[in-house]
Amino acid sequence: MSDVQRTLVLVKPDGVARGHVGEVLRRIEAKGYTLVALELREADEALLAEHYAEHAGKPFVQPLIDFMRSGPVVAAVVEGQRVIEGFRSLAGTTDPTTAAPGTIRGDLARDWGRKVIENVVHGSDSPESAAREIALWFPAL
Ligand code: D4T
Repeated sequence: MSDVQRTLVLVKPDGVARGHVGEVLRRIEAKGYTLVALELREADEALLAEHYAEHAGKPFVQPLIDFMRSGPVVAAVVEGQRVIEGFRSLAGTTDPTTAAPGTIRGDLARDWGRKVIENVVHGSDSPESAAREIALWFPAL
């Protein structure tokens, strides 16, 4: 059964600053997923508060928003069969220290001992999140 999906991928400011944009996009393309939209931008507070609405009230949310505003991010809409699950598998688990080698986070991210987890990428975690996040970052789509 066809289950072609779209997901929102972000290369976070740590990934952009450390020059990992190309490597993240390479892995997405090597897997066979398609880029539908791609933009380098600086996200503002309002967009990020919406993006992280599910974490509202948690102690790490403001430091997380501050981190996400610390430099440009690359936002992408990526398409493919079961891509939501597939990209999260490519990304690896949230904690970069224990993320499996071979994954983006396992290979490219580490714990720097800062206020928030800097883990190079974001990927939508469900079809509902993907629809919400794509509408937020790419309203024209
Ligand atoms: P994203 O949403 O960025 O793809 O990450 P995950 O889906 O893997 O993780 P998440 O939603 O639980 O967390 C979002 C974002 O917040 C940072 N974070 C998370 C943090 O700085 N401290 C924390 O304690 C947690 C749980 C890392 C990712």
